[in-house]
Amino acid sequence: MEGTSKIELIQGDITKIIVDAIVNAANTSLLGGGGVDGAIHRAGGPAILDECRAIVARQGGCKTGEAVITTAGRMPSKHVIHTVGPVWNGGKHHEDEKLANCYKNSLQLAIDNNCKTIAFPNISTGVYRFPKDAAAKIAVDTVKYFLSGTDKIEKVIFVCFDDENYQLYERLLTTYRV
Ligand code: AR6
Repeated sequence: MEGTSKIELIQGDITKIIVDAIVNAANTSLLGGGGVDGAIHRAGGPAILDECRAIVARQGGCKTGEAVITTAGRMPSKHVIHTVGPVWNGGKHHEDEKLANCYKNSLQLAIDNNCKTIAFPNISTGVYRFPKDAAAKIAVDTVKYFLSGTDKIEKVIFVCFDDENYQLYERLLTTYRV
């Protein structure tokens, strides 16, 4: 199956999506925050924070670009993959590479945990201020490239919350399908 046919685009709230794993745009502490992170912890309940605390005790948080996995608690999905996007700092601090790593490492962690369907938010494009157009291109290119090298992932859903991101992804994915 060709890579992009496994990619879907949805506008909405990622906490409502039913997949094997939804991805959280977390921070290095793994202890919660605002934006999509806040929404995921609120919707999933305390079981997620309990597992995050256990991970912190074990390995001391999560580095930028890396990913860890927990339960999804009360949400309809099975797991949450928490990844830490880069804070935008002008573009000369390996922000592109770190953002690509978030997508790659999340997909690999999904495979390692037998997750075949995964939903991503627009990592780093909120509080962390990564330019949305550049972030969308990195997300689509990285996922597409990853999918071309495996058949273990059946579906990747990009879940855009705001109109601007949705339109950017729509344009990129439509272009790829021509
Ligand atoms: N479903 C899907 N996407 C959402 C939702 C939702 N319910 N809520 C917001 N978004 P942000 P970051 C979108 O700020 O930039 C947290 O405090 C939002 O429109 O959540 O990676 C963490 O703890 C935006 O496009 O994450 C970190 O400290 C995207 O999610 C920090 O923010 C990401 O915005 C991470 O910053």
